[in-house]
Amino acid sequence: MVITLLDYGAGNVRSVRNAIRKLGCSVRDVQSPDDILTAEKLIFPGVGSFGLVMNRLRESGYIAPLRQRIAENKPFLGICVALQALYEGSEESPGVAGLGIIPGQIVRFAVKDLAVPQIGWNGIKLVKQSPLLDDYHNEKLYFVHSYHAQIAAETKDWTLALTDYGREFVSAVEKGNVTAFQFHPEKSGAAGLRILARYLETSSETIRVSTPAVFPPDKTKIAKRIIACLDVRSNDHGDLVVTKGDQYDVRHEGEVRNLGKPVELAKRYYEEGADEVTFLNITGFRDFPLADQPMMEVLEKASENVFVPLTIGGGIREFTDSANKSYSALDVASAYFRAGADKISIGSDAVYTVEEYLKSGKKTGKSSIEQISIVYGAQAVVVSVDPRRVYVASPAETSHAVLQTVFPGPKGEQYCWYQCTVKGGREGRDLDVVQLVTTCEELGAGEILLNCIDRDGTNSGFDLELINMVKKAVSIPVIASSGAGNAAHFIDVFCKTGTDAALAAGIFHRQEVAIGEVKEAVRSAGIEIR
Ligand code: 1PR
Repeated sequence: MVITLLDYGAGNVRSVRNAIRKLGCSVRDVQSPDDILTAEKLIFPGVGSFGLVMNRLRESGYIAPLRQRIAENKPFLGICVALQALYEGSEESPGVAGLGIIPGQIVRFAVKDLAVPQIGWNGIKLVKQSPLLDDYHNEKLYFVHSYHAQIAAETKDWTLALTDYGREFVSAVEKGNVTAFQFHPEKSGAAGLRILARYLETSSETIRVSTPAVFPPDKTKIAKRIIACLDVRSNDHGDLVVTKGDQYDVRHEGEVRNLGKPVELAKRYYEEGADEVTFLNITGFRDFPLADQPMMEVLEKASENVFVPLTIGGGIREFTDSANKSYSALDVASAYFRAGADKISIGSDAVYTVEEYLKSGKKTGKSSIEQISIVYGAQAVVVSVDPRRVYVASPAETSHAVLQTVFPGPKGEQYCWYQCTVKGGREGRDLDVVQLVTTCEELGAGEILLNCIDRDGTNSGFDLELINMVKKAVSIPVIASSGAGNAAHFIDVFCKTGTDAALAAGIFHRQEVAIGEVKEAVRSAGIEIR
């Protein structure tokens, strides 16, 4: 079976390609408007903001053939923003018309005490039968969006499934052979691959009568995420290895610690049940990701077998190479997305950007955060924070955001603030984490990866005081990172802070605790987990 893929070059559709191939089909790209009409089966992954998607469709002359294909009830599967594009418009891009197939506007989540964008694993409640969801048994599926379709009487005949996130929203639509999902089946592990398989094998003639809609008794709930992180760099022999710092020092007896191969470890963690996998190119601040191809290759190879979200960080900033050719942070991020990343993570450059902004008080629109967020959406932009505790005897000693800590400093100091660093903790800056994360959210970042140099690699547990301080400061999701030593530390961080996800590295690389064990322990503690 040849599946036609509508890739308008705006982001990571490599994972959709890989999922189709994994399911035994081959992929042909739409090359002309006519291909949209003649395709036996069309998949349209919507990546990027609503406005970007619609503008690319318009520029390519794809709008009329898409409308005609849908009117002729030819097999069509839309993913994420492609579901939203079926509507008349979206608050995300005022004035930009959608395909107008389904009446109504897409709106932004307006939910109290829930992080926006919704990033993570939630359920769906079927409201009617669908051959594509024949095999769906209430598993959690991966959502990553700030906008959603609304429930409305006039669009009842389109509504296939609903999801709860602060309020109920339409998470899947279907009419005849035309289906679209707000979630990403290609990033929803085995459950998602089964849904895709149904689309690939269900021919338009045999619309199977599926099992009656199973309405779970209560609301769907978003799960807490367990993320495996791979710090990657070349060792002194030039091999790209997964390493691990102890308070960011990755050398042991002079050698860069070598804990395994990036692609193999990522596949193992996916199979063990990791909800996301993060690669951090930890020397990206000095070499240039587009020059040293290995990281691109790692992403391309990993995304062939990892069907949960991949985040890549390290070296995302503007750069001028030895031939005096300059690249923007957007160029670097776009290369990472094309290689298979779903989210990019910015570290040092976010600190420099915030320092500039706090000095000038003006948004330039040119920072790495703004550029990438405008094109790919906030949900694709993670800011990785590398903070270090600075102890003070009293709050009066500093203008930075301090907290009273239960872990007194070396001279018994009762207070501390968290200093931001750049270059992998090598350089401290006169900036605290609250200034960094609040400004990054304002500039368009969609998630915070909150590391902690003091806890990194110590197996002593997460810095709960730091996480609570940051969680109170922003409304975007926060990933707690650094220090995990056992399953109880994950229960701790989910019960004692509002963190949306918890990340670990060392305990997984050293096989001290398996991801499955952590998830079982968290589930037994009554915490929602996939
Ligand atoms: O500054 O944009 O080039 O990004 C560099 C990226 O690399 C940042 O995300 C930064 O956090 C990371 N990084 C740089 N140097 C190091 C280092 O270790 N020398 N990794 C480094 C920092 C943080 C986590 C770590 C957790 C969990 N590592 O990735 O895995 O702390 O560890 P644990 O569970 O073993 O305690 P840019």
